[in-house]
Amino acid sequence: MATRWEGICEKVRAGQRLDREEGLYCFEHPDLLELGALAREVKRARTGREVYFNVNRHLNLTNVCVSRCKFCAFGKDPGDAGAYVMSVEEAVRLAREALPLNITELHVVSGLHPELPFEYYLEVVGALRREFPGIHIQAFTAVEIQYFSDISGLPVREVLLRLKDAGLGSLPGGGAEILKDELRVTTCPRKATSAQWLEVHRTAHQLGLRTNCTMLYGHIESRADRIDHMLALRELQDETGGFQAFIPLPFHPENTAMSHLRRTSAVEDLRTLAVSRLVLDNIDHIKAFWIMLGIPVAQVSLEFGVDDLDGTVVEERITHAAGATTEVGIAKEELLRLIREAGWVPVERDTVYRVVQRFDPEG
Ligand code: V47
Repeated sequence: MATRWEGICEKVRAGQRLDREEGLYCFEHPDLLELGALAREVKRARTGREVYFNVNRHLNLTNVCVSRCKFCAFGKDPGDAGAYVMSVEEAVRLAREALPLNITELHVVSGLHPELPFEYYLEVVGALRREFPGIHIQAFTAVEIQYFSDISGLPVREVLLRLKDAGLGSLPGGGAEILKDELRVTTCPRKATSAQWLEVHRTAHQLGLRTNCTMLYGHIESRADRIDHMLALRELQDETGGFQAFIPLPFHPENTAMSHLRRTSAVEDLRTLAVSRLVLDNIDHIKAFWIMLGIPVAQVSLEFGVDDLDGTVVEERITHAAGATTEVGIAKEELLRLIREAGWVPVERDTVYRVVQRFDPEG
């Protein structure tokens, strides 16, 4: 009789979907390399020897935040030392400074500021669009979109339409954390609920905006919670097809209200990435955010089902507030080297996965 693992391998190779119990078993499977090899097989069948990366710049407009999530070291109260808000001009200036790097994307994520009106965000997007018409603006997590709706009184759909009109190209996947309200009550009680997070993405997809999705793991959630989180995303993806990439984010405890917790191990990170490749059969890309995983694990993750390395970033503040020891940005040449050294073919993509340049595997 086939073992549990053999049954899972057969299903995956036949293109059949894994159910909740099988997903959970993958987390428990004792042989990490077998798990990785199966996820890698799936990656190879989808994107061959190619590994994507993008050249982007992150912008965090403000760290002042009414939400003050327990896992976050970035948010500040108004008036705190280090609290900041960028003017529209400053955001444009920082974006302009990154132009020599040939960025194709601006990735804009910020705190939920108690006083800035929705118009400020429209102005920022509008100014970035006018100044840099060729650069894709990926901005505002579903949590921010829900907040803009709350502060403006406009329905989510209208908020998205106005931002799209101003130049918004897509939504990043942040703010999902773990889509289980029993946990959110403890970790992030003052922001969008699971249903609201999903509904913002549903609405964005209906309006033709592609989005990403994330999962913040390694805090108070169980592995079953991680699987349920993936299943919630898989269900919405069946309905809309609008998610482009899934990005698992390991929790960094330093300077947070959960600083007593330990950082996840490399094994747990690789396992989580591999399981997500196996369970999320309808999401095209599994992305390693090297800033949070660390460069060594991000590089090895290419053997565990990951097909995308994000990105040049230039200046990262959220994870670094929580003790990340990685660089705040990385050169394109270094991304190329990491991908090639691991035996893959680097492909620069834009935000919506159009090929910008396919590179020689040898360099
Ligand atoms: O939403 C906050 C997480 C996210 C911590 O869409 C933390 O392509 C770890 O979503 N330890 C923001 N994580 C980053 C994000 C992202 C990054 C890269 C690419 C994309 C994409 C999205 O960071 C937040 C939250 O889930 N976060 N604090 C922390 N201490």
